[in-house]
Parts: sequence; structure tokens; C-alpha cells
Amino acid sequence: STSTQVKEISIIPLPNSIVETSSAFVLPEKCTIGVTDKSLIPAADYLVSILSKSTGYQFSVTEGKGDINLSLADSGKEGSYSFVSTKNSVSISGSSYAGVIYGIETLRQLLPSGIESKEVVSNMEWAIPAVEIKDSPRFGWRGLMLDVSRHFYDKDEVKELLDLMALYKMNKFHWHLTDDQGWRVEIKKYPLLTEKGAWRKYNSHDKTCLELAKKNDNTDYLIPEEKIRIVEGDTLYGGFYTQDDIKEIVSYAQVRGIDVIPEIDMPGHMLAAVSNYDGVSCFKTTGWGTTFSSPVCPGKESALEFCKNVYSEIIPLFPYKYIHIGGDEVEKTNWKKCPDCQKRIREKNLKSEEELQSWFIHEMEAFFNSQGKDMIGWDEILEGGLSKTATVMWWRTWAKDAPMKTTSQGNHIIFTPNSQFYLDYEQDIKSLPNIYNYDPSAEFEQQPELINQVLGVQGNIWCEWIPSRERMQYMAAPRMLAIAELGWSDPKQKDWDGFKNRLSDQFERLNVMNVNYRIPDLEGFYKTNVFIGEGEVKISCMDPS
Ligand code: NAG
Repeated sequence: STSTQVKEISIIPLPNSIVETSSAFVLPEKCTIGVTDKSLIPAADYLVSILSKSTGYQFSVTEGKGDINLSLADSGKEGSYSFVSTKNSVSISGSSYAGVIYGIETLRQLLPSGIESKEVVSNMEWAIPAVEIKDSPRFGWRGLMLDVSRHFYDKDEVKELLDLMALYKMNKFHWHLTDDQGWRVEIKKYPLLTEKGAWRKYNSHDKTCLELAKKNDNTDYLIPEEKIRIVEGDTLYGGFYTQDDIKEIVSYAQVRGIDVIPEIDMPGHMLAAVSNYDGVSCFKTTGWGTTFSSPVCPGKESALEFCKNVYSEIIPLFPYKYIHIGGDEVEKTNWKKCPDCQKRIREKNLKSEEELQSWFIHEMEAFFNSQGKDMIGWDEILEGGLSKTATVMWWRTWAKDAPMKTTSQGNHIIFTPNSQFYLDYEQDIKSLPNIYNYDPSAEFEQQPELINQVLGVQGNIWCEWIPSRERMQYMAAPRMLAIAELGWSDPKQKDWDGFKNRLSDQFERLNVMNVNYRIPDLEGFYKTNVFIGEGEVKISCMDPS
């Protein structure tokens, strides 16, 4: 095997331990993938889908021994896997289905970047070094949130993002499905939510985007034509997912080891709902309003029923533990004026509108629990009292006491502080190191053991000013790679320079995948077709010379 060229090992997120031995595994032209368990067949098929397009080789999946073997180990931390490659075979053993997927992603990154090509790359020897890798994630939650309300992303665009998440072993896709600017999921009981609520006139965000497109001569700020409709002379923007679309995405994610967490944001950010149905808001509204964060009315039974009916259709579509209620930024002016809200406050002995918000959240949480689900909410759900089982998603960096407050009550928390993890914010020289060097345990100096209540980290892609797939990818990558590594790798092995080097290798891969990532403003990075990083010429394997 001495003449076999192997790629330098360069994996994001950095595995816990890698031991290199001296030979190489070369993918055979007729390659068998062996599984020890029927439940791993979707993982094997997924592996075939990764390997077959670029190699053009023949693959078969079999129960029993193969050239590449997938198996389940009896023990190990959730998500852990071991990876052993020799001259003759590759063995991936995961503590769970997801662990096997992570081993597959490691195999993928050990192969030359050309493996990502959608067309056959000829005259290639597809080789990986012989290694032994032992690996497991630091946190169980390595998430990404996509806001499909402010601007809509269709099924293929969402799948592309899921592919990218899978490549970096991210495992929670938080789908922000509704907001003031658009309702994106079919609810059979309330058809107007999508018939009307999924289509809006151009708003101020769209106008800003148009201006940015002109000013920067950048078409990534333009709304794709297929998301525009002319109805009765009005230019409408939007789109939505049918329940079948949702099922399709959920199973696409499931194959890749990704859980999907839906969010129907309430009681605030409900303009798309309250403008289309009566009895949901405090006062009658006439069509699309203009107010920010139009809340539902927690004083009216009809509003509560509406919210529960919506979630009754949502819950069966997502076979996972968590439901995200939202709960952020509730504008409470109407609640102060609304007789029904004030009546509820009196009857339930609540002290304020804040407590009314938490009463509403607890009502919904009890409903989720009755359906066997646990609730996540933005950190505003801390105000007015947290129930025992709620998980807090901390976003307001300025609400500094949220991590201690949440965890010292015994509740779980997910970190998405906006100063580091908001991927809609512009990128500069600091944004990557700010994520990479972020230390979640620094929030718990007085009680270090509370770090155990942290489920993990997540990047949020809010899309007010992100109207296209290209712009979305540009904002997400490379920051999501830093989030993936922060969430996965052992903090003792943190190495910023090492990360930067590995990042440059990933850019080569992302080039092949046609991902519109952003070149960071860091020394050694600049845009070129043949990628050059850190002063060293890296010839893409797509262009051997
Ligand atoms: C917050 C809002 C969100 C908005 C984003 C923009 C949360 C939980 N709420 O104001 O609707 O899109 O910032 O960065 O983030």
C-alpha cells in the first residue's frame, strides 16, 4: 500500500482520539457494506448515497460481514462510536444509530473532498489512512435553528442544510415554523393559516434586502422568483410545507441522526395566526396587522383551544421528546387593556401580565406533557416562574442570570446566547473565535457542577434579512462549524490554530458541495478556485495537476 496517497487527517469536529497505523484502506470498486442489525440498513443506504455518486462504484448492503462494517456496541455514552480502518476493511461501531452515523461522517471526512462530487470523478483512488478513532460528543445537543417564517426555505433547501449539519455531527434541527411574517405549516383544522398566512406583501425587510442587493451588487439578497406570486395585482411572497412535506423532512433528518424540534412561537409573534382567525387575539383584528409580536389572548378559552388544536396536529409529526413553545418577546399592551385577560388574572390570583404569560406557558406545558412531550422555551419563560420539567433556551446574553437561575432550580438549559450564536448577525474578524473560544462552564463559576444541566449549544439563523439559500449558507458557514466543534470536542483539546487549518480543508470540501460559505476575515484565508490557506497551496482533488 506504499504507493497509496492518503489525505492528511483533518476532521471537524475534532475527534477525542486518533491513532494512526501504517497502511491504508482503498475503497474497492465492488464494495459491500455489512450491518449487524436490520435497524442499521438506513445508515448503510445513507453511506451508499454519500459514496456512490462520485466514485461510480457498485455498492451492496448485506446483513453480515462487508468491506465496510456497521455495528451497534452494547455500551458507551450516547453518540459515541469507534472507527477502525485497516488495509482490508473499515469497522464502525456506534453506541446507537446516531453513533454509527457519526462514524460514517468521520469516514466521509477521511476521504478526499472529491467524494462530495455529484458527478463521477474518474482516475481516483479513494483511500483513507488506517486509523483507530475513539470519539464521543461533549454535549448531547448540537443544534441549528432555521427561521423559515421571515423568509421561506423550501424542502430541498432545508434538506441541503440538514446534509451540512450531518457532515459536522450536529443533531438537533430546531424549525422555527411560524412568526409574525408568515405561517409555514399546514394545519388541516385551520386552512387559512397557510392559504392566507403563508403569503404576505413585501415588507420592510424585503425592501432592505432589495436595497442591499443593489448597493452591494449581490444577487444573494434577492428573493427567488419561485417564492413570489402575483394575486389580484398584489405581489405576494411566501410558501409553506404540507404535513406530508414535514414528514418527508423529518425522516430525511432521522436517517442522518438528526432530531427535528418544531416551534410554533406563542403567545407572541402570532400575527400570521391572529390576523386570520377570530377569537385568538384580545381584540378583533382586520387582516394582516402591523404590530410587533401580536400575541394570542390568554384570557379567552377560544384562544387556548386554538393553540392546543394547532399543536395537536403538530405533535404527531415529530416523533421526538421536545416541543418548542417559543415564548419570546411578548408585547403585553393588549393584555393590560383586555377584559378577558384581566379577568383571568383575577381568577387565577396572578400578580401581573408577566404571571399571565407564565400561566399560559404552564397551561401549554401541561398539554404537551399529557401528550408525552417535554417543553422548551426561550428564556423569557423564566419570568413569572418555571415549571420543573421545562427546558430553557437562553438567547438573551444580557439576561446574565438565566443559566444559574435555570440550572439551580434543577432545570435543563440550552445555550444560544445572541452575542456568539446568532448567525443572522454580520460576521467579522471576531465572530469565529468568539464561538470557538466560548466556554459554557464560565457561567457556573460558583457552582461548577451545574454545567451538567447544560444540554448543549445551538446556532440560530434568523432570516429577516436572509432571503435566499445562498445568503443563508453564507451566514451559517463557517460559524456552524465552530459551533459543531464547541458542542462536540473535548475542551481540553481546544486549539484555535489547529481549527483554522482544519477549516481550510473543509472549505475545499464545501467548494465541491457547492456550499456558499463565507471566507473568514482571518490571516491566510482568501478566495480562489484552487484553495490556498495558511500560506500553503492546497490543490483540490477535483483539479489534480
Ligand atoms: C430576537 C427575536 C427574533 C429575531 C432575532 C433577530 C429571539 C428569541 N427573538 O429579537 O424573533 O428574529 O432576535 O436577531 O431571538
